[in-house]
Parts: sequence; C-alpha cells; structure tokens
Amino acid sequence: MMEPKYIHFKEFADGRGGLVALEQNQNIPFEIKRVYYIYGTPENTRRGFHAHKDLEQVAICVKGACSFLLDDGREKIECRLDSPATGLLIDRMLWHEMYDFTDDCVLMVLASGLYDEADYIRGYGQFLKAIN
Ligand code: T46
Repeated sequence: MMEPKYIHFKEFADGRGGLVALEQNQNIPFEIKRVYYIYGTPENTRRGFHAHKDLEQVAICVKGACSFLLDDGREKIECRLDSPATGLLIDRMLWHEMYDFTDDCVLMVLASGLYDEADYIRGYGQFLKAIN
C-alpha cells in the first residue's frame, strides 16, 4: 500500500518561537534548485493536476494546512500537511492535486530543478500511459 513520504524536520523551539533548517542532500534528499510558494488560495480551489517526469519536490505548509491527493497510477492516497516541521516528498511520476487550503495557508515547495514546462504531464490519460 502506498504511504505518504513524510520528512520530519528537527525543530529548534524555545520561548522565542520555532526554527527549522532545510539543507540540500541532508534533510532534503536532493540539491535544491528552486523554491516557490503558494498562498491566498480561495476556498474550494484545487491545484496541481499533473505529474513531473523528473522533478523531485518537498512540500511544506509553513503556515496553515492543505491536503494532497497522491496517485502513482495504481493507488490514490490522501494526506494532510499542517506543520512547518513536516515535509511531504513528491516523487517524480506521481500525480498530485492540492485542496482544502486553510485561509492562511502558505505552501512552500523545494524543487530539484528549475521551472520547465516540458517536465509536466498535465493530462491524466497521458500520465497513465507513461506509467504503464
Ligand atoms: C507542483 C505543485 C505542487 C512559474 O513560472 N515558475 C514556477 O516555478 C512555477 C512552480 C510556476 N510557474 C508558473 C506556471 C503557471 O503559469 O506559475 C503558474 C502557476 O503554476 P501551476 O498552474 O503549475 O501551479 P500548481 O499549483 O498547479 O502546481 C505547482 C507547481 O507548478 C507544480 O510543479 O508540483 O505546485
């Protein structure tokens, strides 16, 4: 059965608040080439709807929460990200959708490559074909 690949980051928390450090090839399992973040997502919005051919990513809700649907072409699972100390590894060739964003959600994503539209598989039929 497919399981979400969570990464639990060490938290440095004291009376001043919390701190999490992200380091390439240490607690992030690749060289970080790009960081982007998604915020201000209106209610009932679903994003994603694609897989990446080669890109690996780690998603972290640095504020708020959102849900992910992950689909490897055989199984679909749903999981929720709600902690700045937890990352979700989004492997290559994994169809993903994001939804149920809280109002305050800031979803930060670390990526192993620069933006490349040619790396996206945006059709579900095309994704299933590529998997099989
Ligand atoms: C992913 C999920 C988790 C850029 O120009 N550069 C970038 O680095 C990114 C990520 C996006 N864009 C442009 C391309 C589109 O015109 O920003 C626009 C929105 O991108 P998209 O519709 O792909 O956004 P999501 O939320 O559906 O998907 C994003 C990432 O694109 C994707 O790689 O895995 O978040």
